Amino acid sequence: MGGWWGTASGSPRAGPVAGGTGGGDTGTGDPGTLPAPADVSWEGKGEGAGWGVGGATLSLSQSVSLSQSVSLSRSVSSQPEPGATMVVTLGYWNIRGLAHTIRLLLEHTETPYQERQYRFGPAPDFDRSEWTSEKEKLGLDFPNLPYLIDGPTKLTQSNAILRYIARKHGMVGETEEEVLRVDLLENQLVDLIGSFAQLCYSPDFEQLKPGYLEQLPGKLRELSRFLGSRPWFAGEKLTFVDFLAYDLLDLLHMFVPSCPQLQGNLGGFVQRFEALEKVSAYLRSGRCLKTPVFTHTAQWGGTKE
Ligand SMILES: N[C@@H](CCC(=O)N[C@@H](CS)C(=O)NCC(=O)O)C(=O)O
Repeated sequence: MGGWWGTASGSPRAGPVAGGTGGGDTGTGDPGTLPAPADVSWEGKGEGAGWGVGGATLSLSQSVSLSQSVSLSRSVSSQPEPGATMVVTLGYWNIRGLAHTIRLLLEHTETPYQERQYRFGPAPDFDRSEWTSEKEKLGLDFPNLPYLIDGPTKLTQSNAILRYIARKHGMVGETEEEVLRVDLLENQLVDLIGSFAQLCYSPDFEQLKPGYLEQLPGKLRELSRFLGSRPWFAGEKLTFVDFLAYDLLDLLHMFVPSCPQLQGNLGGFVQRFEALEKVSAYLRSGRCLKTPVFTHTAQWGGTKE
Protein backbone atom coordinates (compact mmCIF):
# COMPACT_ATOMS: atom_id res chain seq x y z
CA MET A 1 0.00 0.00 0.00
CA GLY A 2 1.14 3.52 -0.54
CA GLY A 3 1.70 5.85 2.35
CA TRP A 4 0.37 9.06 3.69
CA TRP A 5 3.07 11.63 3.89
CA GLY A 6 3.90 15.02 5.16
CA THR A 7 0.75 16.54 6.55
CA ALA A 8 1.51 20.11 7.40
CA SER A 9 1.78 21.61 10.81
CA GLY A 10 2.31 25.27 11.46
CA SER A 11 1.11 27.61 8.78
CA PRO A 12 0.81 26.00 5.43
CA ARG A 13 0.74 28.66 2.80
CA ALA A 14 0.05 26.88 -0.37
CA GLY A 15 0.60 24.03 -2.71
CA PRO A 16 0.99 20.37 -2.20
CA VAL A 17 1.94 19.20 1.20
CA ALA A 18 3.14 15.96 -0.19
CA GLY A 19 2.98 14.06 -3.39
CA GLY A 20 3.51 10.43 -2.74
CA THR A 21 3.85 7.87 -5.42
CA GLY A 22 3.94 4.78 -3.38
CA GLY A 23 5.96 2.99 -0.78
CA GLY A 24 5.93 3.63 2.91
CA ASP A 25 3.71 2.43 5.67
CA THR A 26 0.03 2.16 5.39
CA GLY A 27 -2.00 4.96 6.77
CA THR A 28 -5.06 3.56 8.43
CA GLY A 29 -6.88 6.72 9.35
CA ASP A 30 -9.40 8.91 7.71
CA PRO A 31 -7.59 11.14 5.23
CA GLY A 32 -9.86 13.99 6.20
CA THR A 33 -8.59 13.93 9.73
CA LEU A 34 -4.94 13.24 9.35
CA PRO A 35 -2.83 14.50 12.16
CA ALA A 36 0.23 16.51 11.41
CA PRO A 37 3.44 14.65 11.90
CA ALA A 38 5.26 16.66 14.51
CA ASP A 39 8.50 16.59 12.60
CA VAL A 40 7.33 18.23 9.40
CA SER A 41 6.80 21.94 9.50
CA TRP A 42 6.25 24.66 6.98
CA GLU A 43 8.89 27.21 6.43
CA GLY A 44 8.70 29.92 3.88
CA LYS A 45 8.19 29.54 0.20
CA GLY A 46 10.19 28.53 -2.76
CA GLU A 47 10.30 25.84 -5.35
CA GLY A 48 10.70 22.66 -3.70
CA ALA A 49 12.68 19.79 -2.84
CA GLY A 50 12.18 16.14 -3.42
CA TRP A 51 13.13 13.36 -1.09
CA GLY A 52 13.22 9.71 -1.78
CA VAL A 53 11.46 8.11 1.14
CA GLY A 54 11.20 4.36 1.26
CA GLY A 55 11.39 4.14 -2.50
CA ALA A 56 8.87 6.90 -2.97
CA THR A 57 9.26 10.52 -3.83
CA LEU A 58 8.02 13.29 -1.65
CA SER A 59 7.83 16.60 -3.41
CA LEU A 60 6.99 19.88 -1.81
CA SER A 61 6.51 23.20 -3.45
CA GLN A 62 7.45 25.03 -0.31
CA SER A 63 10.66 24.48 1.48
CA VAL A 64 10.04 22.19 4.36
CA SER A 65 12.25 21.64 7.30
CA LEU A 66 12.46 18.24 8.82
CA SER A 67 13.52 18.53 12.40
CA GLN A 68 15.15 15.15 12.33
CA SER A 69 16.12 12.68 9.72
CA VAL A 70 12.90 10.76 9.81
CA SER A 71 10.85 8.37 7.87
CA LEU A 72 7.89 10.33 6.61
CA SER A 73 5.77 7.24 6.49
CA ARG A 74 3.75 6.83 9.59
CA SER A 75 0.60 5.25 10.76
CA VAL A 76 -2.24 7.61 11.33
CA SER A 77 -4.58 7.94 14.24
CA SER A 78 -8.07 9.24 13.77
CA GLN A 79 -7.59 12.05 16.30
CA PRO A 80 -5.77 15.10 15.00
CA GLU A 81 -3.13 16.53 17.26
CA PRO A 82 -4.14 19.82 18.84
CA GLY A 83 -3.32 22.63 16.48
CA ALA A 84 -2.84 20.30 13.56
CA THR A 85 -3.70 21.96 10.31
CA MET A 86 -6.05 20.11 8.04
CA VAL A 87 -5.08 19.99 4.45
CA VAL A 88 -7.08 18.85 1.50
CA THR A 89 -6.48 15.26 0.40
CA LEU A 90 -6.75 14.34 -3.26
CA GLY A 91 -7.03 10.63 -3.95
CA TYR A 92 -6.39 9.19 -7.40
CA TRP A 93 -4.39 6.65 -9.34
CA ASN A 94 -0.75 7.59 -9.93
CA ILE A 95 -1.59 8.74 -13.45
CA ARG A 96 -2.62 12.05 -15.05
CA GLY A 97 -6.20 11.07 -15.94
CA LEU A 98 -9.01 13.05 -14.37
CA ALA A 99 -6.75 14.46 -11.67
CA HIS A 100 -4.57 16.71 -13.83
CA THR A 101 -7.08 19.55 -13.87
CA ILE A 102 -7.67 19.23 -10.13
CA ARG A 103 -3.96 19.20 -9.35
CA LEU A 104 -3.50 22.27 -11.57
CA LEU A 105 -6.36 24.11 -9.87
CA LEU A 106 -5.07 23.25 -6.39
CA GLU A 107 -1.67 24.57 -7.43
CA HIS A 108 -3.04 27.72 -9.06
CA THR A 109 -5.17 28.55 -6.03
CA GLU A 110 -2.27 27.75 -3.68
CA THR A 111 -4.42 25.33 -1.76
CA PRO A 112 -2.40 23.23 0.68
CA TYR A 113 -3.01 19.61 -0.31
CA GLN A 114 -1.64 16.16 -0.05
CA GLU A 115 -2.07 13.34 -2.48
CA ARG A 116 -3.03 9.76 -1.91
CA GLN A 117 -1.85 8.07 -5.07
CA TYR A 118 -3.05 4.51 -5.58
CA ARG A 119 -0.97 2.11 -7.62
CA PHE A 120 -1.92 -0.84 -9.73
CA GLY A 121 -0.18 -4.09 -9.04
CA PRO A 122 2.29 -5.51 -11.54
CA ALA A 123 1.39 -7.07 -14.89
CA PRO A 124 -0.32 -9.22 -15.89
CA ASP A 125 -3.01 -8.75 -13.21
CA PHE A 126 -2.67 -5.02 -12.48
CA ASP A 127 -4.28 -5.66 -9.14
CA ARG A 128 -6.46 -2.75 -7.98
CA SER A 129 -6.71 -3.77 -4.35
CA GLU A 130 -4.65 -0.85 -3.10
CA TRP A 131 -7.69 1.21 -3.98
CA THR A 132 -10.51 -1.30 -3.62
CA SER A 133 -9.48 -2.20 -0.08
CA GLU A 134 -10.08 1.43 0.94
CA LYS A 135 -12.84 2.34 -1.47
CA GLU A 136 -15.79 1.72 0.85
CA LYS A 137 -14.07 2.93 4.00
CA LEU A 138 -13.60 6.59 3.21
CA GLY A 139 -17.13 7.79 3.86
CA LEU A 140 -17.71 8.82 0.25
CA ASP A 141 -21.32 8.96 -0.95
CA PHE A 142 -20.32 7.63 -4.36
CA PRO A 143 -16.95 5.97 -3.85
CA ASN A 144 -14.72 6.63 -6.85
CA LEU A 145 -11.45 8.16 -7.99
CA PRO A 146 -10.64 10.99 -7.95
CA TYR A 147 -11.89 11.98 -4.53
CA LEU A 148 -11.26 15.09 -2.49
CA ILE A 149 -11.49 15.22 1.28
CA ASP A 150 -11.49 18.60 2.96
CA GLY A 151 -12.33 18.09 6.62
CA PRO A 152 -15.99 17.05 6.70
CA THR A 153 -16.41 17.64 2.97
CA LYS A 154 -15.95 14.43 0.99
CA LEU A 155 -16.43 14.59 -2.73
CA THR A 156 -16.07 12.48 -5.81
CA GLN A 157 -16.90 13.33 -9.45
CA SER A 158 -14.02 15.27 -10.92
CA ASN A 159 -16.02 18.26 -12.07
CA ALA A 160 -17.82 18.57 -8.73
CA ILE A 161 -14.36 18.65 -7.14
CA LEU A 162 -13.19 21.33 -9.58
CA ARG A 163 -16.30 23.41 -8.91
CA TYR A 164 -15.87 23.06 -5.14
CA ILE A 165 -12.33 24.41 -5.27
CA ALA A 166 -13.23 27.03 -7.87
CA ARG A 167 -16.19 28.39 -5.85
CA LYS A 168 -13.87 29.17 -2.97
CA HIS A 169 -11.79 31.32 -5.29
CA GLY A 170 -14.48 33.03 -7.36
CA MET A 171 -13.63 30.96 -10.43
CA VAL A 172 -17.07 29.79 -11.52
CA GLY A 173 -18.21 32.90 -13.39
CA GLU A 174 -19.88 35.98 -11.95
CA THR A 175 -22.20 37.56 -14.49
CA GLU A 176 -25.06 35.58 -15.99
CA GLU A 177 -23.20 35.49 -19.28
CA GLU A 178 -20.04 34.13 -17.65
CA VAL A 179 -21.98 31.48 -15.72
CA LEU A 180 -23.77 30.38 -18.89
CA ARG A 181 -20.50 30.11 -20.74
CA VAL A 182 -18.95 28.12 -17.88
CA ASP A 183 -21.88 25.67 -17.73
CA LEU A 184 -22.03 25.29 -21.49
CA LEU A 185 -18.33 24.74 -21.94
CA GLU A 186 -18.00 22.42 -18.95
CA ASN A 187 -20.51 20.03 -20.49
CA GLN A 188 -19.14 20.41 -23.99
CA LEU A 189 -15.68 19.52 -22.67
CA VAL A 190 -17.04 16.50 -20.82
CA ASP A 191 -18.27 15.22 -24.19
CA LEU A 192 -15.01 16.04 -25.97
CA ILE A 193 -12.75 14.55 -23.29
CA GLY A 194 -15.08 11.53 -23.05
CA SER A 195 -14.93 10.82 -26.77
CA PHE A 196 -11.14 11.14 -26.77
CA ALA A 197 -10.83 8.77 -23.81
CA GLN A 198 -13.27 6.35 -25.44
CA LEU A 199 -11.09 6.27 -28.55
CA CYS A 200 -7.91 5.75 -26.57
CA TYR A 201 -9.37 2.91 -24.52
CA SER A 202 -11.04 1.18 -27.45
CA PRO A 203 -9.66 -2.20 -28.54
CA ASP A 204 -10.51 -0.92 -32.06
CA PHE A 205 -8.32 2.14 -31.61
CA GLU A 206 -6.49 1.77 -34.95
CA GLN A 207 -9.73 1.40 -36.94
CA LEU A 208 -11.46 4.25 -35.10
CA LYS A 209 -8.57 6.73 -35.18
CA PRO A 210 -9.07 7.98 -38.77
CA GLY A 211 -12.74 8.78 -38.11
CA TYR A 212 -11.79 10.58 -34.91
CA LEU A 213 -9.16 12.65 -36.70
CA GLU A 214 -11.65 13.53 -39.43
CA GLN A 215 -14.19 15.09 -37.05
CA LEU A 216 -11.60 16.75 -34.78
CA PRO A 217 -10.93 19.95 -36.81
CA GLY A 218 -14.66 20.79 -36.79
CA LYS A 219 -14.87 20.34 -33.02
CA LEU A 220 -11.78 22.48 -32.52
CA ARG A 221 -13.15 25.20 -34.81
CA GLU A 222 -16.25 25.35 -32.60
CA LEU A 223 -14.06 25.76 -29.52
CA SER A 224 -11.99 28.40 -31.28
CA ARG A 225 -15.11 30.37 -32.26
CA PHE A 226 -16.43 30.11 -28.71
CA LEU A 227 -13.21 31.51 -27.29
CA GLY A 228 -13.01 34.27 -29.91
CA SER A 229 -10.75 37.08 -28.79
CA ARG A 230 -11.40 36.58 -25.07
CA PRO A 231 -8.38 35.76 -22.90
CA TRP A 232 -10.29 33.00 -21.09
CA PHE A 233 -13.27 30.90 -22.05
CA ALA A 234 -15.77 32.63 -19.74
CA GLY A 235 -14.49 36.08 -20.63
CA GLU A 236 -11.97 38.30 -18.88
CA LYS A 237 -11.59 36.10 -15.80
CA LEU A 238 -9.99 32.68 -15.46
CA THR A 239 -12.49 30.00 -14.39
CA PHE A 240 -12.27 26.26 -13.75
CA VAL A 241 -13.41 25.43 -17.29
CA ASP A 242 -10.14 26.89 -18.55
CA PHE A 243 -8.40 24.07 -16.66
CA LEU A 244 -10.56 21.49 -18.43
CA ALA A 245 -10.02 23.15 -21.78
CA TYR A 246 -6.28 23.32 -21.23
CA ASP A 247 -6.11 19.63 -20.34
CA LEU A 248 -8.01 18.63 -23.48
CA LEU A 249 -6.00 20.91 -25.78
CA ASP A 250 -2.72 19.72 -24.30
CA LEU A 251 -3.74 16.07 -24.73
CA LEU A 252 -4.81 16.67 -28.30
CA HIS A 253 -1.53 18.39 -28.98
CA MET A 254 0.28 15.32 -27.65
CA PHE A 255 -1.96 13.14 -29.83
CA VAL A 256 -1.77 15.16 -33.08
CA PRO A 257 1.11 17.63 -32.67
CA SER A 258 0.72 18.98 -36.20
CA CYS A 259 -3.02 19.74 -35.99
CA PRO A 260 -3.43 23.29 -37.43
CA GLN A 261 -6.65 23.91 -35.50
CA LEU A 262 -4.64 23.73 -32.28
CA GLN A 263 -2.78 26.87 -33.33
CA GLY A 264 -4.37 30.31 -33.58
CA ASN A 265 -6.40 31.54 -30.63
CA LEU A 266 -6.47 28.05 -29.05
CA GLY A 267 -2.68 27.94 -29.18
CA GLY A 268 -2.57 31.42 -27.66
CA PHE A 269 -4.91 30.27 -24.89
CA VAL A 270 -2.63 27.32 -24.08
CA GLN A 271 0.41 29.62 -23.94
CA ARG A 272 -1.41 32.07 -21.67
CA PHE A 273 -2.52 29.26 -19.39
CA GLU A 274 0.93 27.72 -19.16
CA ALA A 275 2.37 31.13 -18.30
CA LEU A 276 0.23 31.46 -15.15
CA GLU A 277 2.79 31.64 -12.38
CA LYS A 278 1.77 28.67 -10.25
CA VAL A 279 0.72 26.59 -13.23
CA SER A 280 4.05 27.18 -14.90
CA ALA A 281 5.94 26.24 -11.74
CA TYR A 282 3.92 23.06 -11.34
CA LEU A 283 4.28 22.01 -14.98
CA ARG A 284 8.04 22.40 -14.68
CA SER A 285 8.24 20.61 -11.35
CA GLY A 286 9.13 16.98 -10.81
CA ARG A 287 5.75 16.30 -9.22
CA CYS A 288 3.71 17.08 -12.34
CA LEU A 289 2.30 13.84 -13.76
CA LYS A 290 1.98 14.56 -17.46
CA THR A 291 2.03 10.87 -18.31
CA PRO A 292 0.77 8.19 -18.16
CA VAL A 293 -2.37 9.92 -19.31
CA PHE A 294 -4.55 6.84 -18.92
CA THR A 295 -4.31 3.47 -17.22
CA HIS A 296 -2.38 0.57 -18.74
CA THR A 297 -5.45 -0.73 -20.60
CA ALA A 298 -5.48 2.27 -22.95
CA GLN A 299 -4.21 1.85 -26.51
CA TRP A 300 -2.76 5.36 -26.45
CA GLY A 301 -1.43 7.25 -23.42
CA GLY A 302 -1.22 4.28 -21.10
CA THR A 303 2.52 4.43 -20.52
CA LYS A 304 4.97 6.80 -18.86
CA GLU A 305 6.79 8.84 -21.51
N1 LIG B 1 -17.40 10.64 -13.72
C1 LIG B 1 -16.33 10.28 -12.83
C2 LIG B 1 -15.54 9.14 -13.45
C3 LIG B 1 -14.61 8.52 -12.43
C4 LIG B 1 -13.83 7.32 -12.97
O1 LIG B 1 -14.16 6.74 -14.01
N2 LIG B 1 -12.77 6.97 -12.26
C5 LIG B 1 -11.88 5.89 -12.69
C6 LIG B 1 -10.51 6.47 -12.98
S1 LIG B 1 -10.56 7.69 -14.22
C7 LIG B 1 -11.68 4.85 -11.61
O2 LIG B 1 -10.77 4.05 -11.72
N3 LIG B 1 -12.49 4.84 -10.57
C8 LIG B 1 -12.34 3.92 -9.46
C9 LIG B 1 -13.50 2.98 -9.33
O3 LIG B 1 -14.32 2.88 -10.25
O4 LIG B 1 -13.56 2.31 -8.31
C10 LIG B 1 -15.48 11.52 -12.56
O5 LIG B 1 -15.48 12.46 -13.39
O6 LIG B 1 -14.82 11.60 -11.52
